[in-house]
Amino acid sequence: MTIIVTGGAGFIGSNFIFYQLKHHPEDRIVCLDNLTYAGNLSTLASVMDRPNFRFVKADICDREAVNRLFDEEKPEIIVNFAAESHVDRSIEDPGVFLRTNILGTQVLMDACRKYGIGRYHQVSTDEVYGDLPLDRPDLFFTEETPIHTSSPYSASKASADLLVLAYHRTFGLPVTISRCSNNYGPYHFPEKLIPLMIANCLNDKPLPVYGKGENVRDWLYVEDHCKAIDLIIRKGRVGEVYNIGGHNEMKNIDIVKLICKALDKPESLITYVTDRKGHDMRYAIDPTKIHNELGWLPETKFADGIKKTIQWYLDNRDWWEEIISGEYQNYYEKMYANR
Ligand code: NAD
Ligand code: TDX
Repeated sequence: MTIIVTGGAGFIGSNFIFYQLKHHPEDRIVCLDNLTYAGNLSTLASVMDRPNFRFVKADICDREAVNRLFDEEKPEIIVNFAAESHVDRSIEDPGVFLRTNILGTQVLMDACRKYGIGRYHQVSTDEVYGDLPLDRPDLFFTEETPIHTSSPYSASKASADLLVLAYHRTFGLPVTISRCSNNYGPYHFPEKLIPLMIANCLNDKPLPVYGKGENVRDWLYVEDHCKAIDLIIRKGRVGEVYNIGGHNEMKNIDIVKLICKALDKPESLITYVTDRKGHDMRYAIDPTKIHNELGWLPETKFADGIKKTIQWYLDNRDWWEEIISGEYQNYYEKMYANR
């Protein structure tokens, strides 16, 4: 069968494509991505020549291009990773987040209705649930936790989720949604915490920790997320939401210290900077539903995953150095210079 993967030139989408081609070589994968600052064709270089892989450069908001692709490919499944994904950028400029994350989702689902598909899967995030207090470690996000967003990014993702569920109820579109916690691993764009700290450490640059570094995230190795989505699109129940997370909560400051230690760099590089506006305190996922229904469990322990990830950044300097040498310099200057 043919699966359209949108946003496949980004971090999680590319890892998902590698996962699919490895575990389901009988399927055809078509990647639809308009290569924003976060999309890199070099990431997909190793699969570009595969006969069962096709890359198409197009915007998910471009109705004509999306319809043309559906017409050509007659896909059974759509997995939508395409999004503006960085919270800090959404605080600077929300508009493009609303356009891509909400309207792009609508365009994709309209094409699904027009051409008929077996499944539309929306890759969402735990950020739609807002945050949890630090002094209530007994609380976790379940699929029933009310939507309660903090940033323009999370609001745009939550809006898309509501639209997806509305298309299911109103038009009977066969949808599923997954809400995952923070991912880490290879091809993670260097604007995000873990790759940013690895890159800065390797360049002996200051490590900008927001606020006191007390905020907690629930980290999951990207391949475990890909495996969960694979199970959902093949065995998950239509109309359902599945939370994905590995019960691996860590404070930001502890992650940064761990990276310093692993790279043999001094903690004196750590610089506390002005906090993110509306900064969510703690995310923590309860993954009981996906475990009970689909048998999913995370396989990579954080200690192993972070070691593999750091090694990947050491072995693939060309990939991230090229990214941080271009337009990213202006972004970095704007976000961090006077922070
Ligand atoms: P990313 O920023 O690394 O990649 C996004 C990709 O989407 C890029 O290749 C970009 O070119 C593409 N894209 C953006 N706008 C597009 C458009 N209009 N048309 C076509 N393609 C477009 O993002 P990521 O971290 O890989 O996240 C992927 C998805 O997973 C997002 O939907 C995000 O909300 C969700 N998610 C991410 C995390 C995380 O920790 N990174 C956790 C949970 C959920
Ligand atoms: O320079 C930094 N310093 C810092 O202290 C950066 C970039 C981040 N942080 C903090 C902010 C967060 O508490 O680290 C934490 C993680 O930040 P990000 O990597 O920006 O991730 P987060 O905001 O948690 O969102 C991520 O997880 C959920 C993804 O970017 C989203 O796409 C996903 O939905």
